[in-house]
Amino acid sequence: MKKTYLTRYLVEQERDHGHVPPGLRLLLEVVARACKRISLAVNKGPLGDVMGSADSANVQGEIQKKLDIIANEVLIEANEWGGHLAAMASEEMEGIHVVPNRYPQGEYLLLFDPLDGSSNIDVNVSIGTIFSVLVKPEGAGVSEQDFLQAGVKQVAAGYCVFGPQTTLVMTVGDGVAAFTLDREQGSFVLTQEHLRIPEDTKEFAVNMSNQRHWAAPVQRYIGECLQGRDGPRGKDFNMRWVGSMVADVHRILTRGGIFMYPWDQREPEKPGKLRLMYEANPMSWLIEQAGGLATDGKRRIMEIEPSHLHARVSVFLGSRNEVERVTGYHRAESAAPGQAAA
Ligand code: AHM
Ligand code: MG
Repeated sequence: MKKTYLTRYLVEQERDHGHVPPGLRLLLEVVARACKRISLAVNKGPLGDVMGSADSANVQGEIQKKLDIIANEVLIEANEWGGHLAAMASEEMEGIHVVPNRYPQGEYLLLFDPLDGSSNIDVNVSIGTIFSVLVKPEGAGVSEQDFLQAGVKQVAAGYCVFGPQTTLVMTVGDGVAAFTLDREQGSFVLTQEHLRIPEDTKEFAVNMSNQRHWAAPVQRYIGECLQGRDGPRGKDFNMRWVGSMVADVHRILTRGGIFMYPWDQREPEKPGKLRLMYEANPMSWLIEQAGGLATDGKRRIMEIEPSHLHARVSVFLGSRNEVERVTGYHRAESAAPGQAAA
């Protein structure tokens, strides 16, 4: 079988669609290389002394795992010298990381969640790295303000899932492609192109233990799913919740489904748990590129203007007809509060 490696895929994307200029190709190759290194660290587990917590918390007040910090450092070290980036931002850093002035500054901005699904590290369950690429606005220097662009401005996005296989999934705006890491060769090989999410599904992903805290439209949607064939949906649903967004989204890109992390009333001032710029936006673009939808219950996620680097958002994404339905329940609730939940 003739293999297509990541570099060839990117070169051909540029030739056919003009979406991957050399600087962006270098950036994506470097991110892929960093993901290989993270994958090795993940695989070593206790043999590499990478398990457990570090003695620190991130900007969100979450205790950092050793692998959160290792993955963050790997991504920074791999990316700062190549001349393709102006700055980086990460879930694990409060402010932005500007490329040191001993290196040339490039035109791109890179955002990442270095190790998503951290609670699964120590229990040997799939985790991943999520990334999003923006173009730095014109002008001298670089500031946090330059990062605050809506998801529709992304020029590349993707994730690498560290599961039974290590798989890199990305989009540059012409569909979604998946590359599997060939460990003997140390290369990512194209294994799927033009991923498509079925419009209908019988599978939902949500942390059910939060049910009592949800708003009425989410209660209504899940309530109807749970009634199965005896309820208004007339079909039985299945539930899956890995607790790593990367793994849940990967399943949805592979066989359909809906993923939800809604607002809940425990922390009413927070729009949701997940972060807009380096979790929701890249995943939303992948999902849309595969024919699905991604909303915060009311708006298309990719059109939301970020208020700050670590802004949070409610997330409903996946199979088109299900996301439309739960979004419709939110709109009905806004039009006539209290009644839509009936
Ligand atoms: P993290 O970036 O700190 O790992 O948190 C994000 C994760 C997502 O991957 C996942 O969907 C969610 O948090 C799981 O939340 P919960 O602990 O409620 O199951
Ligand atoms: Mg995360």
